[in-house]
Amino acid sequence: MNRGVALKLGGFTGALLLAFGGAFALGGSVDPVADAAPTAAPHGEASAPHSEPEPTGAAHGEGHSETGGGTGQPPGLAISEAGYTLVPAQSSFAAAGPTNFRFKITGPDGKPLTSYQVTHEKDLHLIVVRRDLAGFKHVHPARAADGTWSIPFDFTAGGTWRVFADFAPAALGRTITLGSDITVAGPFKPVPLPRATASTNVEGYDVTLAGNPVAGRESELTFTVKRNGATVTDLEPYLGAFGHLVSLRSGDLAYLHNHPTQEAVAGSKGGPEIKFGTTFPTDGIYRLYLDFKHGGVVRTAEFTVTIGASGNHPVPLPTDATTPHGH
Ligand SMILES: [Cu+2]
Repeated sequence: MNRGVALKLGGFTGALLLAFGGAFALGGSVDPVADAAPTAAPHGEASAPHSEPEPTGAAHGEGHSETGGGTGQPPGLAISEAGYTLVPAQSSFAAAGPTNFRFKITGPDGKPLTSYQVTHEKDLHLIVVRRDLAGFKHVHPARAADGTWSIPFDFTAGGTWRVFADFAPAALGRTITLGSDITVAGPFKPVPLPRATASTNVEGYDVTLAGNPVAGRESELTFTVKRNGATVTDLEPYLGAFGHLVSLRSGDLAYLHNHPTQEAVAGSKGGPEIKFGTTFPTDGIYRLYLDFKHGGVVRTAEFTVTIGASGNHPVPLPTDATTPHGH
C-alpha cells in the first residue's frame, strides 16, 4: 500500500518536472539584450532608433512606486490601499454571460472618488481575468456623476474572476491598483497555464518577445510584431504608446505596472518593435498581456514568462543584484 502511494507520487513529480522543464524554454532562447546593454547604447539591431534613456514619469503621467503603498507587496493584491477601496456593486453573479459590471472607488472620506489624474489617457483602467489567468480583458468603464463606474462585461464562464482597478486619485499623486475577486456561478474548467514560449500568434499576428528579465530590477522587454511574415511598421497609438502591457504573477495575481519606453502621439506610426521597462518583483511564473492596435483593432498577445531558475519557487533577489540569477 505504501509502495503504491510512493509510485503515484513518483509519477506526479515526474510530470511536474517535465512541465517546468518545458517552461524554461524562454530563458534559453531569448536574446539576452537587456543584460548585455543596460546603458543608453543602442543594441546594434537593425531597428529604428528609440529614445533612451526612457522618458520621465511625466510621459505616463504618474509617479508611483512599484510596490503597494508601503506594504512592500506588488500592486493588485489588496482591495484597499492608502484609504482608497474598490467596492463592486455586486461581487457574485448567478450565471456566466453578459452583464453590466458596476463598482465604486471610495476615498479616505468614505465617499465615492470623482477626482482622478489621467494615466495612459484614462482616469481608470479595469483589468478583468479569471483566477486561472484565462479570459483577460483590459477595458475602460464610464463614470457617472456620482462616481459609479460601469461597463458592459461578459463573464464568459463560471469561476472566480479577479478585477483590478488601476488609477491615480488626484489627491494621492500616484497610481494604485486595487483588486477584488468576483465569483460567477456555473461550470468551471480550469485552463492550464500555457508553456513559456518566445512567440505567440493572435488573429494572424505573430508576436515575439525578447529580453532577459531578472527579479528585482528593471529589465527591458522587446516585442516584435509581424503579419504574414512581414514586420508591421504601422502600429497605431493606443493609450499613449504603441502597446500597453500588463503582467500578472501566477499563483497570487500580483499586478505589474509596465512602462512603455516610447511615447506615441495621435497620427504617428510604430513598430515592429514595442519596448517596455519591467521590474518583476520575484522569481516565479508570470503571464504577460500585450495590447496593441493595428487596423483600428486592439488585440492582445499573451505570453508565459518564467523568471529565475526555479520558476515555480519565488526567491527574492537583492534589488542591487548585478549578476544573473542561477548557476
Ligand atoms: Cu487601460
